[in-house]
Amino acid sequence: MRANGRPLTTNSLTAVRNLGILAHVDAGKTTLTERVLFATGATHKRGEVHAGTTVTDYDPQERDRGITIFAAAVSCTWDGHRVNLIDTPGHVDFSDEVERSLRVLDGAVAVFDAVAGVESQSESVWRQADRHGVPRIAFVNKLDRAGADLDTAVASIRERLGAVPLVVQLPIGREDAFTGVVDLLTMRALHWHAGSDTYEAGPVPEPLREEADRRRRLLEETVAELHAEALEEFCTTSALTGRTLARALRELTLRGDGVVVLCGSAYRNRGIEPLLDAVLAYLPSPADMPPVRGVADGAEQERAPDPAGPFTALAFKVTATATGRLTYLRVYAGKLRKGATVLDAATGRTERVGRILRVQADRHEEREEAGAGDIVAVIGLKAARAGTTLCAPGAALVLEPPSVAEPVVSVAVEARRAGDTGRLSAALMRLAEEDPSLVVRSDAETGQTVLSGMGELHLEVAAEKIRSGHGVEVVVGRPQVSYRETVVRGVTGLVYRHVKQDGGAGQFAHVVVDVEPLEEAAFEFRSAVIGGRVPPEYARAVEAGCRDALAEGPLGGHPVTGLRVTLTDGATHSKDSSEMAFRAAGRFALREALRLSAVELLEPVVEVTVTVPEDGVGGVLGDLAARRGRVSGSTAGSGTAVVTATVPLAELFGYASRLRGRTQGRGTFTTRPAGLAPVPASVAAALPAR
Ligand SMILES: Nc1nc2c(ncn2[C@@H]2O[C@H](COP(=O)(O)OP(=O)(O)OP(=O)(O)O)[C@@H](O)[C@H]2O)c(=O)[nH]1
Ligand SMILES: [Mg+2]
Repeated sequence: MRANGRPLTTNSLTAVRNLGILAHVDAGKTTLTERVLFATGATHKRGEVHAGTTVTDYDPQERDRGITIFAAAVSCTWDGHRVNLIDTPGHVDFSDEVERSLRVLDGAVAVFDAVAGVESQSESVWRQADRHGVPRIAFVNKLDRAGADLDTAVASIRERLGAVPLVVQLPIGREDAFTGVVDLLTMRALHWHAGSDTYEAGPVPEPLREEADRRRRLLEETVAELHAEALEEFCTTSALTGRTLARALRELTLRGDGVVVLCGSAYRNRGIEPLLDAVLAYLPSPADMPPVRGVADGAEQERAPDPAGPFTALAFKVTATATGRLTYLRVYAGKLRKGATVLDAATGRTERVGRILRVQADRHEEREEAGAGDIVAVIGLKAARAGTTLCAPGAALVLEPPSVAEPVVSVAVEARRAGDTGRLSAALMRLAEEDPSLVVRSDAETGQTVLSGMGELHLEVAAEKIRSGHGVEVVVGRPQVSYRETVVRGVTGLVYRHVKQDGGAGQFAHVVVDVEPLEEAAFEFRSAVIGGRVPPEYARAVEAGCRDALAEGPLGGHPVTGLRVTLTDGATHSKDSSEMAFRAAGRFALREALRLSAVELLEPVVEVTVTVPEDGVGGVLGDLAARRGRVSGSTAGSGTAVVTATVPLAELFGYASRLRGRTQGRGTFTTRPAGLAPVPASVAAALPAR
């Protein structure tokens, strides 16, 4: 029974699902995406990650490394619905790709490994999805693996994610003998036969009857506890019908009050069709989404997902391909026609859209138009970047761009041949354009070009792209972490007079500021000047000047964070005061204040989870201690130990090969950012200034 291929029944918004596949590295997102494309008839052969033949891991580096690096959007149809799907990377260095994807998605499938349960990066992306309010369902994958257990994985969803799991399936068979599931809503058994692409539905096998009944009952009780209408029915009839259950599950998913859990094995092609059915049944369509909010003419405005409204879209990804420069758009309202002129809502400039494409697995389908709720790629735009809002001319509304994480690691890059310097700059510009989490700057002191990003792997991939994609041989320096400086004790009443009288118009600005530490890594500015002694436009100029001064701290010229500046007093001159003078005063005042404050150096730290055979745990602990690591937990069982520790990122360079060497290749580790921490004085003293 293969329910694919049914043509789209309607063009309405309710027949669309925009969803992302999210998880920890290696949970099986790309394999699952591949199986979805196959099950829906978008592809006719099943690709494998290990063979480098999947649709979404199309980049040569993804194929070589066997991991996803770039989020890839593909489109397919299922049961009369259009499903736009974004396969995201699980490695922490590429979490910015996940962030940008989440910004444009309506729902997500979170994938978990049935042996490992909830892993650290799954937890991180789960919180990211929480922040974006993206409803999700869970797919416990790899049920065919030795040691796989749905119940333990579900328990970890409850414990580590604090979510209420609503398990709608019971696996049939374990590990190698996992062949199907009982659908607890219809109480039918679904069997996937080896070598066949389809499944068969039948009655629940007798030995599983009692267990299936028990789990159905549990599902009904959990749903009744969370859902008022379901509770009413449950109180009256002591049971819930499949229909009530389905309706309640959908509402609970949309409200984020519970998480529907399904299971299967992507690799073995088991459990894919019910997952697709669940995507249609429980995840929201664009019509379920609230209107998007943005700013027009200085005021906040809303725009509903109305196909007849003014065209409004957010560009969330730009990539260079053989077909041309592809700009991926999420359309929120209106229609975009091929050849149309669109407005960059922030800059007011217009551009022309050449072609509109829907990425159908390995081929592109040309389209005449795209409408509200759609995700498409367009060719022809030159200036649009990830985060640009595009609108119909005359209907500007600037949507909030996806947030970009602060880079934590930098390397100096240089062209091997002096003659390639120009091409290197061009290549770096292109890379930074495609990936906003890559930052290129030129070091004022050394004159070197410095590339910063989210981690060692991120920068390694970028350097490789310069080599292979742009044909420029580069020499890459040693990675350095990005330090910050913060205020631990501030100053009050610092007076700064900026006075210049060297012919022509003079400059006059007089400011008095307080500087105090802030708990979080942020900068706050406020004006407490009374009686209009410093008018608001000059106070804003002082703030801009302070922001200029934050770029270089007094300790080593690192960016400064974690402080509040209060403008407490000041004076103006009727002729010589200007915003420029107040900006300069702000800059010099804060620079002076920081020199007089107690300032501390901060470094990025990460939480590391190391998995090793039990006999190797002693060596790992010793090594982590030598890297200034603080162990926060360790568990052991069935021959494997898992150690978690907080370690300064600067100490982790080269850890991958060290761990492999120590454990004969059996040790693995993952990291996730854990913020900034003070650098011990002895370590700080040995650091060269930036
Ligand atoms: N046994 C088993 N292996 C699986 C299953 N699904 C995926 N794998 C394997 O797990 C490995 C990782 O799968 P991917 O699909 O690349 O995982 P991913 O989540 O896309 O990984 P990243 O994109 O790098 O985060 C591959 O070797 C897959 O063949 C499954 O259901 N069972
Ligand atoms: Mg992948």
